[in-house]
Parts: sequence; structure tokens; C-alpha cells
Amino acid sequence: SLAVNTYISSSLKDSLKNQQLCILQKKESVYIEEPSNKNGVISLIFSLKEEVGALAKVLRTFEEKGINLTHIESRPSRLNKDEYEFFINLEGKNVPALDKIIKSLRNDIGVTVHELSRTKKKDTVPWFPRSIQELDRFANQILSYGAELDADHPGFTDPVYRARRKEFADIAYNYRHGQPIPRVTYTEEEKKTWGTVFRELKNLYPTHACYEHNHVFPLLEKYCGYREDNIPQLEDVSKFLQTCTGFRLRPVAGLLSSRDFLAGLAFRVFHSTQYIRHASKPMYTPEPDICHELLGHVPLFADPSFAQFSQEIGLASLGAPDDFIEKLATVYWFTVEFGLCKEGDSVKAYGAGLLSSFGELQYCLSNKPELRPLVLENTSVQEYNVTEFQPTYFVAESFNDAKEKLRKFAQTIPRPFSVRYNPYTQRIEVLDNA
Ligand code: HBI
Ligand code: NLE
Ligand code: FE
Repeated sequence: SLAVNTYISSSLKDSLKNQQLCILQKKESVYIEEPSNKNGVISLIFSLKEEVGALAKVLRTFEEKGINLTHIESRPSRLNKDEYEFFINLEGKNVPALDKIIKSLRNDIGVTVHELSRTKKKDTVPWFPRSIQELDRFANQILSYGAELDADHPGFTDPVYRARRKEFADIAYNYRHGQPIPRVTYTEEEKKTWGTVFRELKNLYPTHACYEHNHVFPLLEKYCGYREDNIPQLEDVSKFLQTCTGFRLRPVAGLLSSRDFLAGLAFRVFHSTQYIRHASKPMYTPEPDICHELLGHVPLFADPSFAQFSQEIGLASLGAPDDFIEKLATVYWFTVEFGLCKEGDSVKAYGAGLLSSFGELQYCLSNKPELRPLVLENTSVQEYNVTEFQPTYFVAESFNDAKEKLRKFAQTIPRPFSVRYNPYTQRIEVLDNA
């Protein structure tokens, strides 16, 4: 079992850090220790009756089990005049062997052994939420483009837009699990931006979007108020998704770190922005906005198989090492966000970043970008930028092929424990493999 132990502050670094994404609010993260104790130093004190060869006998036990002593001191015992005490340090690489030695010293040779310390290896498992309520901790861990805007953002010099973004950020910061998502009255300008994006995309979907997306879209029009003249409310969409697949939305002020974002998926929670892109650039924005979430992501979360797959990716990410998270986020980027797949003789878009940008949706199926087959060994280490049209896309044999590949990749995670989600308690159960 994993003991919550040390608290070290974490820098929210992941693949997005290369882009000029600054960190708005850093928070201390809790780290838990690895259950095994592979390279720690172990200190023991044992006492022996003064007798020829007594020490040698004990040392031979360590030798036989291949355990290296790094330090030894002796002193006469103060309690028992005819005894000596030995203080030793040894390398704690082979803990099971050591446990056997201590047992044998005590039982077979009759030595008194005091275990002083097992200083733990500094290797730690990153903190991860164990219950759905704990997702509340992510609220103020937003990478750039939260309430503050970077200088190159189209809304940077627009004070009205900036004030509006602050209102949305406050909703997200104050939101707690279980509350209804506050409804927002969108301004005429915001509705106009949505209308443009909605109209342009709706024209492209029949020819450019994958089957699954086109299949669900009419349901969202029927049940969630998806219309050119209406920006749907997150609360209504969240309720709808819960009836389809148990996925729910929670409002977020901006881009989360990959680790936090993926962790939400383990609980079937999708972090969704609520603000809309700046009116001056409807056809493409680098950051997620309500158009991206509702038009790009939501349709697929209503699909049971995609929902299951998304949760598996989330579960695989919990407590995973940083380099694995980076790779997982990269394949997520080239599949869930920017993936293309074959459908009969044609190629279609299933990536949410494509399905929410009428600029990039047209571009990705033009002859301009480079298309490569989806091979995760290559895809997982591909560099990418997050602020412009992608120069390269990876094409899966089918939407299911992409899901299967990413699912297999997620199962390769190096972790000394496994996790499963208990939907009744909405908690993660950790199974110790050590
Ligand atoms: N944060 N709010 C938010 N929305 C996303 O879609 C999102 C994110 N952080 C990272 C991310 N997506 C992915 O591109 C991967 O890094 C996991
Ligand atoms: N470029 C997308 C859009 O304009 O809708 C958003 C991508 C978010 C990762
Ligand atoms: Fe996205």
C-alpha cells in the first residue's frame, strides 16, 4: 500500500512547456512514495556475545545472500557487559533477502537485531486523485491562457474580452464537484462568433468528419440546443453525456497540464472551457474554447466505445512517470486532438482540434500537409507546435485502429501498481504489485 508521505512542489512541466505557455498559478503537489525500496540504505544494530568467530558467522550470512555492507562500527554493549554491539549500513537493493537474513539471525543464531532505518529511495510516484472530488484540486493549476492572456493572443489588447475571460475563469476556480455548472448568458458578439463557427463546420462535417461524429451530431441538435443561434450550456450537455456514457463535464479556466487533464478522464470527467474564442479569429484558435469542446470533443464522448477508451487512457496516466505522460500526451495530441482516419477510400478527421476549426479542417484534407501512417513508436516522439496548423498528420487505418493502438500503448506504462475505477464509490482502487 502507498503511504502519502512527502510534499514536494512540482513544476507543471510537460510537452506544452516549450511553447511560451507560462504558468499562472503553481500549487504544491503531493507525492507518494514507491511501495518498493529498491536502492535505499538500511541501518541495523545487532549485539553478539563475545566469542571467537561470532561476527564472522553473522557476516557470512550477508555474504551468502550477496548483500553489500557499506559501513561497520563496533562498541562494547552498555547493557550487557559480555556483549558487543555492531552498527552496520547496507545497500537495500534486495529487500526480500534482507528480511530473510534478519529473521535467520534472530531465530537461528539468537542475535538481537534492531532495524534502525530504511531510508527510502528518492524515487516517488506523482500524486494523483483517488476520488472524483479530488479533481477540485486542479482548478487553479492552469497553464497559460487562463484569465490572463499572452501578448500574441488576439484578445490581448481587447479589454472587454479580457474582462469576460476573467468572469469565466472565476466560474471555473469556484466550481466544486457535484455542483451544477453555472449557466452563462452569452453576449450577442459571442453568439455571432459561435454562429459563424457552427455554420461553417456544419457544412464541412458531412464530407470531412468521421462516421461516429456525424452519427452523434443530430442527437446534440435534438437534445442539447446545438444551433447556429444558440451556444449550448455546459450543464445541459453534461447531463446528456451522463445519460449516454456516464461522462460528465466540469468547467476549467484554461489549458491544464497533460497529467491533470488525463487524470480527469480516469473518472469519466472531461474538463471543458466555457469561454469563446476572440471574434476576430473564428476559423482557428490555438487554445481550447467552447467551440472546440462542444463541437470537437463532446460528440465522441457520447459514443460508448470512445468513452471507454478515453477512460482507459486516463487510468493509464495515473501516477505514471513524467516521460511516459509526455509520450501519452503526444499520441493523444496526434489522435484524439488531430487524428485522421481512413474510411473506405477516403480520409476523414476524427481529431477534436480539427473538428472545431473550419480553417484547419479544410486544410488537413487538402494536399498541403504531410500525411503519415499512425505508428506509435514514431508518433509518440514526434515534435509538435500548439499554435498553428499542423504540418504533419498521422492517418489510422480506421477510427477503431487508432483507438486500439493508443489503448495498447497505454497498457505499456511502467508502474509498480495497477489501478481500477470503482464506479459505485467513484474512487480509484490501487492494487500493489510489489
Ligand atoms: N486542457 N483544458 C484542457 N483541455 C484540453 O483539451 C487539454 C488540456 N490539457 C492537455 C490536453 N488537452 C491534451 O492535448 C494532452 O496534452 C493530453
Ligand atoms: N485549433 C482548434 C480550434 O480552432 O478550434 C482548437 C485546438 C485546441 C487544442
Ligand atoms: Fe482538446
